[in-house]
Amino acid sequence: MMYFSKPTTTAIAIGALMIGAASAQTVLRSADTHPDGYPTVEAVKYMGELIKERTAGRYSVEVYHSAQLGEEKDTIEQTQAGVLDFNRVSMGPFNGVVPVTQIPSLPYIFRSADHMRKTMDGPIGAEILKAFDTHNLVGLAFYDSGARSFYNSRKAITSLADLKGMKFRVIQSDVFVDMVNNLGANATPMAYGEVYSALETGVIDGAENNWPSFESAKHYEVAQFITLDEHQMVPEVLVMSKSSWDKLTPEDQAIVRQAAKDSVAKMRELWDAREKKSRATVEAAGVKVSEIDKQPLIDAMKPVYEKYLSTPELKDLAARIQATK
Ligand code: GTR
Repeated sequence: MMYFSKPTTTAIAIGALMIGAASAQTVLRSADTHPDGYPTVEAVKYMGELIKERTAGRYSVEVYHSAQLGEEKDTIEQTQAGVLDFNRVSMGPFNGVVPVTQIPSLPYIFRSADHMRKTMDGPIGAEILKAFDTHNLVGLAFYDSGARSFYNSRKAITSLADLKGMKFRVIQSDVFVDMVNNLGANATPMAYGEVYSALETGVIDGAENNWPSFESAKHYEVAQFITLDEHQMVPEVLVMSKSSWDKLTPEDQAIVRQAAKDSVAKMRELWDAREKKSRATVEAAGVKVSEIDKQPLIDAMKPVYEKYLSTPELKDLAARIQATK
């Protein structure tokens, strides 16, 4: 015969304690526009694992990928308002919020991925992260985003003249708008999630992005020509909401900052592999890749530099970036 004893007061107390311990775990929410498996999404998940491990399970991170929480402009506002704890976004949509981010977003400011990495890993990167402080945000780390190039549904572009009059979607940032307009094309700022249908319906002729975005957002299905002009290397940025940050003890803040830093190497490893894989995928699908002489494009960016290097401090920042070896 089965026999159940009446629970003792001690057993009830232990049970309550266990429930208490389980609910003490705080799940921090992070947003990303990219789908699951994309290097930025995986890097933030990795940061979350480190945080969970190093806080003995008191904190964990849930990544809401695929723009589930909205487009980047909206999620930036949510992060500033403390509705969202973390956010991984391009620096582009931050250009209007944290003006110093305009400088690393300038066309052709970085010579190579290596130059970008060295700059963002060093004192210049630290200075730019610090600039987020006065905007209800805490800048934690920069991730890679490769080089952005133009793609379109109309024709192969092999010279600056070919860009004339073409309509390109850009990130909602004045730097991007001025870049495209100074190349003789027409810029249409638009949220990332709207680009596929705008390409499909011909509202725009093209857009610009790196290999993994061109592939994962499926833009290559509706824009079969890509030109390797590599006009920008706009770093991705990982931020935390200031109000979420302020709820952490100084020890936990240090854990979060270190975990974010530690996720950078992981991101780069995933990024390098994904760039190759994405390029192979789109080429296998019939995308035509063109080369272009970059010098006329670089020369056309002179007015853009004049406009954005508007103070001695910004001029100096650009010069320091260019001098980074
Ligand atoms: C990607 C970037 C995204 C998003 C997108 C865009 O390269 O990773 O965060 O900004 O570009 O063009 O909107």
